[in-house]
Amino acid sequence: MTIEQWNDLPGGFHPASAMDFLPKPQMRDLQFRRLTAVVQRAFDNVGLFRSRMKERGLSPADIRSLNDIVKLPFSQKTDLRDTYPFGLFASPMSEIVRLHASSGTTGKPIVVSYTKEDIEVWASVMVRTFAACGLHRGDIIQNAYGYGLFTGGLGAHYGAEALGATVIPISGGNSDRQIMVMKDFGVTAICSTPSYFIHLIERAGEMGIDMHDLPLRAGIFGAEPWTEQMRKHIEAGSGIKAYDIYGLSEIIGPGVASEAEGQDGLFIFEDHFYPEIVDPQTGEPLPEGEEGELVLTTLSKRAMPVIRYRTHDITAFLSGPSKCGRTLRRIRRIGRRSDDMFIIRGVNVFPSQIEAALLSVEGTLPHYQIILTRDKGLDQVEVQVEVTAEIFSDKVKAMEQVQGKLAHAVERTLGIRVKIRLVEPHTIERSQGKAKRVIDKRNM
Ligand code: DLL
Repeated sequence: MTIEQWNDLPGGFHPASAMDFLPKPQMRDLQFRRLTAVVQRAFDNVGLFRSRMKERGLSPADIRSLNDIVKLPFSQKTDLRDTYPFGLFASPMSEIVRLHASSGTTGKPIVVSYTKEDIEVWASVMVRTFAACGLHRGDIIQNAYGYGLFTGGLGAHYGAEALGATVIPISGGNSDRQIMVMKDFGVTAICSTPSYFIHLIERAGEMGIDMHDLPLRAGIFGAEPWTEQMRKHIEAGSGIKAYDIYGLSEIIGPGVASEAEGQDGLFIFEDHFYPEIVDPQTGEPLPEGEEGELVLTTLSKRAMPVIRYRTHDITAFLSGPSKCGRTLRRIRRIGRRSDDMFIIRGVNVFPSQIEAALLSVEGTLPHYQIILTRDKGLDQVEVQVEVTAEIFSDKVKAMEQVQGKLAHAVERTLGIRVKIRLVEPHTIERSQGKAKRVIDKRNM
C-alpha cells in the first residue's frame, strides 16, 4: 500500500505508526539494541557522562540487558546548566542543524540540539502523535504553539507537514486573528496549550462565534499540566475532542508521548524514548502501576543523547490493553511535577488538586491563580478564581454561596481550608503559551 493510500484510511493511520503496534518482545529487542548504541555514543563523546560512568567503574559493555539500565547514572536539568551552552553535545557542530532553548526560571536557558536524523525522528514521532489523535492528510491544522526557541511550534509544524496535512504556522497570540483564521480557513484541528485554547473559546464567544458551528474537531494540547475537568470544560465549550500530548525540550520537544482516540492514557514512543518510573526521593525504580517520577532515556538521539533524565514529572504506568490496540507503554496524564509542590500548614499541595476542586463547582471559570505569601513565618495561600459574569454581578448572597462551595471543595481535596477570592471574568492574565498558575511571593 502506498503512503497516500494509508493516509486515506479512516482514523488517519499512517505507516509511521506501525511501530505503535509492535509486539512487546520485538520492542524490547529493539530498545536493547538502541540502548547499547546510545550508551556507547554518549560514553565516547560526552565528557560528563564518561566521567560519571568511570566513577561507578562502569563501561558500556556492562549493559547486557535492558534491566541493566538501572546501573547507569541519572542526569538532570542542572547538568545542562552546568555545561551551558554546548557541553552535552555528542556531535560536532558541523552535523548539528538546529538548536532550541528552554528558558529556565533563573538565569541562562538550557540549550538542546538536533542533527538532520534527529529532526527526522522528531517529525516521525509527531506524525504518530497526530495520527493517534485521528488526524490525516486533508486536515487543516492551526499551529498556535509558539514558533522560535520553544520546541512546540517547529516540532508540531514539521510533524503536521510530514503527515501530509495543511499547516497554518500562526504561532501563539493575536487571538482575534486566530479566530478569524480558524473560521475562514476551515481549520479542522488546533495545536496549543490547553489554557490558551480556553481563552480562544471565550474570545470567540465575545466575537459572536460558537466553535460548535466550525469544522474544528480536534485539539492537540500539551506543554502544561491540565486536568480531566479542564478537558470536559474544553470539549463542552467547543464541541471538539481534546487530546493530551507530552514532551520536553531536553528529550526532543513535543512527541515523547501522546493520547490516542480512546483518550485512555498517553502512549510513549518507546522505540525512541525509554521510560522508567522511580521514587522521586530515592531514585529507586517503583513497582508497575505505582505513581512516581518519569525518567527518560533517548534511544536514538544523535546530537544530544540523554541518559536516565529526571523529568520531575509525576505519573504512573497504566496496565491492561488500550482501546486502540497500540502496544506501546502507556502513562497516566501528568498532573503535577515533583517540584511544583508547596507545603501549607504541613500539607503537601499541588496546583492540579486545586484546579480539579475549583472546576467541580458550577459557575467557576478555568482561570485561576494561586498566590503564596508568608506572614510571620507562616505560609499563606490565596486562590483567586474567576466566576461567570452572572454570578459576579449577582447579589452578595449568591457570591458567598459559590465562595463557600469552593472553599468546601478545596477543603475536601486538601484537608485544609484556604482563602478563596472570587474575581470578575478577565481579571486573571491570559497566557499565549504556558499558563502561570502559582505566584510565589514568599521570598519577595
Ligand atoms: O513544553 C514541549 C511541548 C510542546 C510538549 C508542545 C507538548 C506540546 P518544555 O518547554 O521543555 O517543552 O517543557 C517541558 O512541560 O517536563 C512538563 O512538566 C510540562 N508538560 C509538557 N507537556 C505536558 C502535558 C514542552 N501534556 C515540561 N501535561 C515537562 C503536563 C506537560 N505537563
